[in-house]
Amino acid sequence: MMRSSFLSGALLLTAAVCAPLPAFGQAASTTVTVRDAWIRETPAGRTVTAAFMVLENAGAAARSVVKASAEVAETLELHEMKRDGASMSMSPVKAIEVPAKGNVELRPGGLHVMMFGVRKPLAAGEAVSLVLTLDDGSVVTVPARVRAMPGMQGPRP
Ligand SMILES: [Cu+2]
Repeated sequence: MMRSSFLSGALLLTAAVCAPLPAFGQAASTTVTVRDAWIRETPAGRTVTAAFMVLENAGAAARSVVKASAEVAETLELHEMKRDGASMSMSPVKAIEVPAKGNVELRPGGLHVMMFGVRKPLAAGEAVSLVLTLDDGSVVTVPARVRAMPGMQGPRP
């Protein structure tokens, strides 16, 4: 079994180097990793929150996050928050690019992953797993930690 898993790993690597991966879905990304992922504690009585993280791309080609999902919530959307005159507003974006040999930070007041329909309250300290799908069809599993965030500002959907 060692030998066959080594071989399939080598095949995956070859495919990634030679051409964009076909959208067969669940292969882990070979170039994009995530660190410092966290989710804002759900405020009392709310089922909406957001996730933040740093995405790093070790590859020579830019990659984009095109989809996010989690078992703990019904719908995840990629969002961007921007200053709009005196106030902040946020809107969905189609993709979040992770530059080649670079990184992108998702943080309060900027890009984030919005979580709708959170199935049960998320309390500080809990571990939550998210799955990001990239534009090459590969996925990144993200272990995130729930954190309290006092003094929340800005629009709420
Ligand atoms: Cu949002």
